[in-house]
Amino acid sequence: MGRLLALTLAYLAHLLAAAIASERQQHRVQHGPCSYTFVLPEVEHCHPPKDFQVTNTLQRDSPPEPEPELDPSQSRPGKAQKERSSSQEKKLESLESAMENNTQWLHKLENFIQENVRSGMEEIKRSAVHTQTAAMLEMGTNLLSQSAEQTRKLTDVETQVLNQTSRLEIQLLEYSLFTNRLEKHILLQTQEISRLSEKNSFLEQRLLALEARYGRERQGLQSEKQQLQELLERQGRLVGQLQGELGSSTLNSTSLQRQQASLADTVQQLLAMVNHCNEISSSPKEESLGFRDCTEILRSGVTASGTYSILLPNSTRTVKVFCDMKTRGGGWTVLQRRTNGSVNFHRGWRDYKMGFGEPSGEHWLGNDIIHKLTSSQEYGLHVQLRDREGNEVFSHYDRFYIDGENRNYSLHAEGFSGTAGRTSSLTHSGTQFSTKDRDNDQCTCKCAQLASGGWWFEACGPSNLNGMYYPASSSVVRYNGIKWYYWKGPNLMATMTTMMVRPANF
Ligand SMILES: *[C@@H]1O[C@H](CO)[C@@H](O)[C@H](O)[C@H]1NC(C)=O
Ligand SMILES: *[C@@H]1O[C@H](CO)[C@@H](O)[C@H](O)[C@H]1NC(C)=O
Ligand SMILES: *[C@@H]1O[C@H](CO)[C@@H](O)[C@H](O)[C@H]1NC(C)=O
Ligand SMILES: *[C@@H]1O[C@H](CO)[C@@H](O)[C@H](O)[C@H]1NC(C)=O
Ligand SMILES: *[C@@H]1O[C@H](CO)[C@@H](O)[C@H](O)[C@H]1NC(C)=O
Ligand SMILES: CC(=O)N[C@H]1CO[C@H](CO)[C@@H](O)[C@@H]1O
Repeated sequence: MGRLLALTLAYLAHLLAAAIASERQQHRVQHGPCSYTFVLPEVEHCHPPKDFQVTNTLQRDSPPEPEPELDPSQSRPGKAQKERSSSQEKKLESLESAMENNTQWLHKLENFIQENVRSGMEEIKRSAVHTQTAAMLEMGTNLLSQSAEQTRKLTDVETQVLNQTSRLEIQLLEYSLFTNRLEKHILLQTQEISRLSEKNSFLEQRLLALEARYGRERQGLQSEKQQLQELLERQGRLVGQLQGELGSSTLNSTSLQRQQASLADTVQQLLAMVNHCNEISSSPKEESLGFRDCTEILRSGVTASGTYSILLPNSTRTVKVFCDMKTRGGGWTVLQRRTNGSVNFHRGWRDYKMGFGEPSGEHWLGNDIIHKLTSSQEYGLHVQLRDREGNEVFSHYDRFYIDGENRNYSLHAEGFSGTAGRTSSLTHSGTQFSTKDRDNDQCTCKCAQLASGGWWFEACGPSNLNGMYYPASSSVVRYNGIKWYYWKGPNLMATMTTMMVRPANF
């Protein structure tokens, strides 16, 4: 378009140049940044036709042409009229050439215009195509952008879907992981449970085994206990047997003594018989007097201690007794005497009933004789004791007697006094006599067997003058020896004992 304008301007310039060239005038036309210089042709004697006009609209913008009336230099029509005839032809010629030029110019212009138009058309066409393509392009781009938008949205949606899917997948994965973990956990728990149950069953087995073992052990212990009890019983029996053996062995040892004593007795009896024969031959009168006890013999004038015969009350039987005529005034009828252990005192009921030993030595007068003697009148009892150091003590009872055999020779002794202890060592009144074969004591044991001899044992009592005679040299404590508790305790070791009676009113 610019080109077209330029061309038109060039054409107009040419026209102006053609018009003004005759007057050799120059004009500058300023149009925007461009400036155009037009050299107008100097046409002498030639006046431009009055109807000549430039139809170009741009003519209005060109600097105003000087008014032919006002410009004296352009008062050429006035001159031309004067020279009209001469220059008529010239003018014509110039007009023709101008015409020709113009025609040429027009041709050119036409050509140019045509060319321009063609090119413009082409351009227009091209531009139209261009604009169309642009529009199309725009549309295309619009579409593209829209499609891009859509695609973007789609991709968004896709991504969202993918996101969701992936999230779901992740969740699913997590769930599956969780499930796996749970399964593993459950598996572990199951294993643990099975392990525990195994352990439990093992423990139960062990418990059962232990119970069985304990049961067996308990049974074993019970059987052991039974065995022990049996052993204990056997041992108890054995101890009893041993005790019995001990008793029998002491018996054996005493039996030897007894044999010895009996031998001695027979010797003495023989001697006595010899004496008796001599006595009979010398003094047969004394025998016939029939004294009741040694007091009567003493009162008859006999003052020597020794063996004498007395007549038992209500009886014709004479009994040989030893009379102590020295102790405390004498007249004592001796019931019991121990001097050297020559006579065995561990004897039975019958021996104690009848008496044993010899009145001249160790002897027991006999319970029947003692009963008869002490129950015929009131008698007092004197117990004389001597220890191995030679100390002599006594216990005295103002009243003494014993019952008959029907009451087991029960003891009655009252009115205690003396030096052998501050208390009486005889048991209380009513205590029965016991021997190893007649147990009348108040003890569950058998005192006569434990303490040996025959005595008024209670349980077993503080005295036993008929116990075992142990020699003075022995220092071993014996419990079956001669005993007078309140003098020397359980173990007297007496070297001499005498029990003797005389009437209480002596
Ligand atoms: C899914 O989208 C959320 C937001 O909506 C985003 O925070 C997350 O990172 C996305 N996840 C993935 C795997 O793209
Ligand atoms: C006791 O002596 C008798 C014979 O007198 C004898 O058979 C018995 O075995 C003796 N006992 C003991 C324990 O020595
Ligand atoms: C002895 O006999 C007389 C009667 O004959 C009697 O009264 C008295 O009690 C008897 N004495 C003894 C100790 O038996
Ligand atoms: C015991 O004493 C009496 C006299 O009292 C005597 O005859 C006897 O031989 C004595 N016995 C012993 C073993 O000493
Ligand atoms: C005397 O002793 C015997 C047994 O030793 C007994 O049976 C009897 O009852 C006793 N007598 C009295 C009076 O206690
Ligand atoms: C009359 C006229 O102006 N003729 C001119 C036409 O153009 C040629 C060349 O362009 C000029 O030489 C003539 O003078």
